[in-house]
Amino acid sequence: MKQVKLSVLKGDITKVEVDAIVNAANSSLLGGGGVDGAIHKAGGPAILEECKQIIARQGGCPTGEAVITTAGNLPAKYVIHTVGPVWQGGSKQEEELLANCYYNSLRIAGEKNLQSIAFPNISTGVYGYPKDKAAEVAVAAVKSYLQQHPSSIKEVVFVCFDDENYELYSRLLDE
Ligand code: AR6
Repeated sequence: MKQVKLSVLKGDITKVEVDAIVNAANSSLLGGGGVDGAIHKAGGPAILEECKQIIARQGGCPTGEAVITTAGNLPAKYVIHTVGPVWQGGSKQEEELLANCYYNSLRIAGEKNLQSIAFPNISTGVYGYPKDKAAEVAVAAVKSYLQQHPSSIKEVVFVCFDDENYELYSRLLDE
């Protein structure tokens, strides 16, 4: 963990040059709005093609799980698609499911021997997870996973699209 760099970046995750960017997808893996729409639009049809093959093999992707595809035309090498929980007030295992998104994405990146990964603020858009709570879960989940599972990963970037998330992550990573 000591040698893993955690950082925060403000901007568009489709522009980030890392081994894998994470997509905040839905269980169908067939695309949608928000960051999912942006990734498919910028990455091109190769990503959707591979998502369809995965669906044909395993059905949809359950909440908290993750799958990996090509990144198509993006500067990243891979896209790891994970499905965040819909916020329902906090008593429906949202915290555990959101942490699972980070764990499973990091696990898949490690299995592929990747060194750098960028996460969007999963579930904090359409899925309505309160941003402050989601940021705490994200940072804690990444730190605890990396501490418990030494791997190829050397760099984790939290990519924030809006000012509020950027402030939240900047503060959490300063601590
Ligand atoms: N780069 C980085 N972050 C972004 C970008 C971008 N280009 N665009 C939006 N965000 P959301 P969710 C931020 O709604 O809440 C989709 O339709 C955004 O500001 O994309 O997990 C899927 O198909 C927010 O902070 O994902 C699902 O159906 C964060 O990304 C559903 O939305 C997540 O917002 C998933 O909802």
